Amino acid sequence: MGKTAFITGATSGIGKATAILFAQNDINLILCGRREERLQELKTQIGKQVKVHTLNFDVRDKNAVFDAIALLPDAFSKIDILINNAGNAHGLDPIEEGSLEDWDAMLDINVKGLLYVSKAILPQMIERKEGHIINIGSTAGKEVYPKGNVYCASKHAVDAINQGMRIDLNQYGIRVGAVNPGLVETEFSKVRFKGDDARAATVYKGFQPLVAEDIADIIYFVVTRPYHVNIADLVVMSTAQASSTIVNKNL
Ligand code: NDP
Ligand code: 8X3
Repeated sequence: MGKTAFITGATSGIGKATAILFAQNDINLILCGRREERLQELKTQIGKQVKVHTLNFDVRDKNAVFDAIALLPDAFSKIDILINNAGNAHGLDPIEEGSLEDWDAMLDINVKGLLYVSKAILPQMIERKEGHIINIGSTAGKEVYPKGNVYCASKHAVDAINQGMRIDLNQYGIRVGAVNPGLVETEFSKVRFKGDDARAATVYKGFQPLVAEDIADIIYFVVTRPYHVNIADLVVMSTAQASSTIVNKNL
């Protein structure tokens, strides 16, 4: 394919699986995340297949985001595909007990971080009148579940931003779409429950959840459609899941 993809949140889960699949399919990569060691490990793993450049920044730090993207080496300066994936839930509390730090983290990372990265990359896509942006939303952006409050709000914002981007960038021929997964077993719940791995494991117990590779397959499908096809909004759940609160543990 010979294109270049910029993936945020490539150190784990969906972003990492997408990077590995893209590398197998000849898509050069700019991989982002805060955990530098993991970025280097992944670069070592896939760097023989395609060109890989790593960027180590927190998406909340707008100067770091804009500086890193402005200083990309020539070989990586043309970005064809942007996967806005970095994000997490922080906490699972009723609204009256929610932590301000958790709320800030979710809104700053999942919403504002996605905007900063997009804003830094959009000018080159607009200038070339080409580009493909995939925003990773969630079923939490399509409905609200108990104690999901602010995480759901952040993903509803991603849903709105996805629609807004598609409308505003239509005139430039830039494709914009969202992939909205249900329950995927990654490090997501370990982060949500702040390292309580036992509690995190209970989220995926008793049914077969999606895995990161399932979402990577879908993202790869989305980015390999012919130019006239834009998958605007896609929801995917495990067969056992019907909604955020209905999961069949008897399959
Ligand atoms: P993981 O926890 O496995 O991965 C999250 C990724 O986001 C990591 O690479 C992490 O990198 C990065 N990240 C988190 N915070 C920041 C930050 N402040 N700055 C830069 N990078 C950051 O979870 P998933 O792979 O499951 O999550 C990926 C996306 O998928 C998220 O947007 C999530 O909301 C969404 N999603 C997940 C679902 C699930 O059930 N797992 C379902 C629906 C959507 P690092 O810590 O190194 O910075
Ligand atoms: C992740 C899925 O249901 O844990 O976005 O919110 S859920």
